[in-house]
Amino acid sequence: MVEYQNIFTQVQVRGPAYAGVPLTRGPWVRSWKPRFVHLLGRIGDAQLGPVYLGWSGFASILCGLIAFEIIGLNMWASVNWDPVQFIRQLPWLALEPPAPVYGLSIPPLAEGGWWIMTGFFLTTSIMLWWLRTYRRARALGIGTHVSWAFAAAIWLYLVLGLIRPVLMGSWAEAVPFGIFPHLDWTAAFSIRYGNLFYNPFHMLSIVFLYGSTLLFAMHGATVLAISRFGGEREVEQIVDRGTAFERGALFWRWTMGFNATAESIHRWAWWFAVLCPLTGGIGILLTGTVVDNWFLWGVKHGLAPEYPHLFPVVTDPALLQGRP
Ligand code: 07D
Ligand code: 07D
Repeated sequence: MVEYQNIFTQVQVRGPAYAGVPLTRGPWVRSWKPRFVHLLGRIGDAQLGPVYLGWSGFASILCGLIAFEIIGLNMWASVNWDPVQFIRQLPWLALEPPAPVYGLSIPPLAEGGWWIMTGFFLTTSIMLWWLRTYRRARALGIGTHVSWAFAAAIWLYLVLGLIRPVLMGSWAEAVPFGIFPHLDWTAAFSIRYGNLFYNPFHMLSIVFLYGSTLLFAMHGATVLAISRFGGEREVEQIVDRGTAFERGALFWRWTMGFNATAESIHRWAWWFAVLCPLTGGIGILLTGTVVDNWFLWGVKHGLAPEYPHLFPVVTDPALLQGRP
């Protein structure tokens, strides 16, 4: 007999077309006639639309498009408007922030002005999208957990591109727009501040990043494993005995003596996901403002070994500041 194994046997979800609970007030309606798409049904719900655009959604997409456009046109200009080179070099092209000489002032467009303008539109777009998640949740009468988790990611984004550069007094501290350039920035940042691995908040952020994948794997696997008993319909099953849900809980209690509940596992997941960028943002905020070199900080606090002095003392050129 072929066993029912949910990892391979996808269920095609298809109910009657449903626009969702009635909207209470406001001029916006849900647009797009609902359609059913088989391929979507393989990875999720087959019903596509209707979607609620709303003013915040509309304004967010508009600002996002403006930001995207400015980045794209600047990148294209950087290869002399050559369409072939634009496509070929796209992953390496960048819109860089202003040079350090400009501090926090506004430079000419071609020397970082476009970067500031993009940052403004991208940030506005992200904030408006946050508002959209908040308002849609309220309109549905549900909690605003998604918005607050999103806010944690926005915190890290703002630290990287706005708060820390302002504290450091220079836009040049911020991240460039570009696929590989932003990776180069990440590597250079770590080196400049003496190896980010010794930053305890980078450690914490990694704990929650890895922890998120672990929790997600445990939770996802457990729900799939009990779906042959209808376990994905977990809510009705919390108090039942002998049900799919209880078997899932028992699996973990038998394996590790403890189990999360249907409710608490989602709280675990939420906190790990949120704490990853939250601690990360703290770590970045401290870098260059409070701690200049994480390796030396680690040496001072017994985290990293002090290397034996085999060679004459070398002074960090960054500390010489104009002296020979
Ligand atoms: C899968 C949800 C879908 C989202 C996607 C990303 C854009 C950018 C714009 C060309 C998980 C959409 C991408 C809109 C296109 C232009 C101008 C989310 C999923 C598919 N990074 N990063 C990526 C961003 C930072 C780092 C990929 C954004 C920090 C490393 C993508 C931000 C540092 C690696 C991307 C941001 C950092 C990446 C895949 C903002 C430290 C990779 C992202 C706004 C945290 C990976 C080539 C993904 C890669 C990667 C986007 C910030 C490090 C282009 C929007 C400054 C080490 N980053 N990143 O799947 O393949 O996320 O890079 O803060 O290895 Mg990054
Ligand atoms: C970027 C939050 C902002 C995103 C938002 C989304 C759009 C797209 C989409 C149209 C991701 C906006 C979306 C605009 C629209 C569509 C589809 C979240 C973001 C608002 N590190 N590292 C982290 C590891 C090293 C460095 C965090 C591992 C080296 C720097 C994470 C390793 C050096 C920074 C992490 C490693 C270095 C980080 C990010 C291993 C490089 C950060 C968490 C194994 C040589 C960031 C405190 C996150 C941070 C960060 C993991 C190594 C540099 C845990 C596993 C030593 C500069 N690193 N790292 O959620 O917070 O990002 O650090 O080596 O800034 Mg690191």
